[in-house]
Amino acid sequence: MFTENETQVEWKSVKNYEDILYHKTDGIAKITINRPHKRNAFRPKTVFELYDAFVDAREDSKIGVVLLTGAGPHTDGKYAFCSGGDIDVRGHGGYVSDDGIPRLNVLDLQRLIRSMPKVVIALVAGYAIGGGHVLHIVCDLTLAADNAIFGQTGPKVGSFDGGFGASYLARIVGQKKAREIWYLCRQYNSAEALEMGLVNCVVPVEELEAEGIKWAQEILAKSPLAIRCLKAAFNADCDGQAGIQELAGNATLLYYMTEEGSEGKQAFLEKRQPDFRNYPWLP
Ligand code: S0N
Repeated sequence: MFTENETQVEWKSVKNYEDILYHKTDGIAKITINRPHKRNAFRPKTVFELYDAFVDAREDSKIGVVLLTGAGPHTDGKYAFCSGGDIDVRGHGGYVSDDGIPRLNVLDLQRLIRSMPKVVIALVAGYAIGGGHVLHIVCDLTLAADNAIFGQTGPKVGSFDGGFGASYLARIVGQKKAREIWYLCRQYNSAEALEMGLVNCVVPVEELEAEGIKWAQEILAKSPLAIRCLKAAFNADCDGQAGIQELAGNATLLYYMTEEGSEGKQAFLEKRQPDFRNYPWLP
């Protein structure tokens, strides 16, 4: 979210997009929503670009942590992480793209952020509002600047997110607080967000990116497979069959890495019966 000289690492721009910026450095990808004139509201194109960058980060085995943030401050001095769907292009049935088709494609992005086996950290300076608030909710961790403001607006502007935006929010802050956030559409400052467990820490705005890099580097020193399985385990608790699929996929991946798993494959390729007798039925 800040210029490259203000960070302690050397960011390399990866690809040119219209609505976002995409950078990488050792082990870390940084994805920045770049529409500060609209408090970083997303239109369908923004979401397609975010999805594309997140897929790239997921597929890059050198990347372990993704920082998601918003460009700013805007020329009026205000910061925003994201103010949700771009209301100017909201049509009948969703947010309308250049092709004239209304879409709710942010739901695909929410699922990708949640299910990708990398740690996604939201760096929130300024407003995280509406669908922008849900975006930080679905990230693994949220680091807030001292100027961060959180809230939902759905019942005020004629929308709502009954998925992760409601149920997962309630898992984080509790049922009563989640209902308050949605029913009253109030705004909460960073201290209140910390108090209700909505964010992991609060730092001065000028230190936000450096703090994100620090957290990312601490995570990168840990075991990738352990973190991968933990993320899937946390998700499995609330994601039903999809969560179990994710967790079980990791069990399959680990099994492929064993000699016992390879024996089945080798036997097939060598056109012989598999011999599993050397592998114990552990208690
Ligand atoms: C963020 C707020 C509180 C900032 O207030 P502030 O600082 O007073 O600035 P403003 O003067 O209001 O804004 C500055 C300029 O930015 C434009 N702008 C701000 N937000 C948006 C926006 N969301 N869309 C379009 N433009 C925006 C202002 O118009 C202004 O422009 P100028 O300078 O030209 O006048 C305040 O701005 C605010 O409250 N914003 C609106 C927040 C909001 O209600 N967002 C939409 C909520 N709904 C969603 O996000 C959709 C949910 C969703 O995506 C979804 C969920 C579940 C299932 C499917 C979907 C789906 O639809 O895909």
